[in-house]
Amino acid sequence: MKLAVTIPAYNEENTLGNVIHEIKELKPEDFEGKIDDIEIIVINDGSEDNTVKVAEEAGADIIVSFRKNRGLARAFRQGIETALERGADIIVNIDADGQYNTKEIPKLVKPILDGKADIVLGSRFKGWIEYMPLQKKIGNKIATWVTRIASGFPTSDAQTGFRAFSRDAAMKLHVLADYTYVQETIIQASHYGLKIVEVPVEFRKRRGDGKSRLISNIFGYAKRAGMIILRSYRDYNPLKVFGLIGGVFIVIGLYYGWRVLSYYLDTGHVGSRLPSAILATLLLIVGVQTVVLGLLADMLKSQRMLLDDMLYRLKKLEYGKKE
Ligand SMILES: Nc1nc2c(ncn2[C@@H]2O[C@H](COP(=O)(O)OP(=O)(O)OP(=O)(O)O)[C@@H](O)[C@H]2O)c(=O)[nH]1
Ligand SMILES: [Mg+2]
Repeated sequence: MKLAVTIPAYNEENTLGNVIHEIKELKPEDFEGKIDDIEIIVINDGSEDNTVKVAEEAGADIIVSFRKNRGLARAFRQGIETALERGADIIVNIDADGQYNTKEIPKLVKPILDGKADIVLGSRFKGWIEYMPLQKKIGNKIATWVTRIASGFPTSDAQTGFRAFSRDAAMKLHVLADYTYVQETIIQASHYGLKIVEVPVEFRKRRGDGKSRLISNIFGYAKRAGMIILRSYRDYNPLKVFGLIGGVFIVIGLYYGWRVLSYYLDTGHVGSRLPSAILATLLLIVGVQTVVLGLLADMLKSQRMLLDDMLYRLKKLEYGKKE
């Protein structure tokens, strides 16, 4: 069986070489003899430093380069596509900054090799964290909690960059965001009934210059990741989302409407309750329209499901069946 290790890298000349060297040390015995071919795929996302040179010198098998920086999620998607094209049976994604321990790749892959999982997440919070600044820890916890609610999967670390995918799972995921893929993939996977398993992993301090490439500002990250999670949740649960918003408008509208109606029944005129009557009407119109929007969005969801299924079948044809 073939394992592809995808490494998205943006200006990682200091750490990427070591990550590649370490992966090259892995042997078939580390995988109980079940993996006989390991291919390293680096996705250089328009780095301005010597990332490509370092990757070449360290012996990466494939280097895909974007001319300009296009974002981690796009690089991740490219990695998955290249791995599928190359006939990988299992794909492991690992960050280029050396924070994850490559020696744990066999542990990550095992549940898939044993047929017990479609996707494996390396959980830092179940494992060991050498260093994570407090604000990142809190941010990670919050984003994980939101992803749990949105996906229904009780993940302990939704932001982990250390993951393994079976070939079939990789073909089923269609990342739409460009900034980050981490939460969206969990929400999709859970929605499609893929079996997700978590294994504890190590998380080391960032070496090199120590600066995060992805997160320059935690609030900026929260905003962008939050939007991605909301969008994914809305796409898969339109009736719930629009129904809830519309429902709130309708309930408040009914409350004011009832007050006007009972006043009218008592006195025979609307009189001073006219503003309430107008407010109730407006609230009810907006509420009903929002619910109708939800019904339309639900129809779009059905279309999306069909498109997703077609895309999956198309990928199967394009990348060839590997049974
Ligand atoms: N393709 C691509 N990769 C990126 C980009 N930003 C970050 N990365 C890569 O994504 C991985 C994770 O980014 P990091 O900056 O380490 O993010 P982090 O691990 O959440 O933050 P730190 O704990 O500070 O390292 C690394 O391999 C980066 O090289 C980007 O814009 N494009
Ligand atoms: Mg990192």
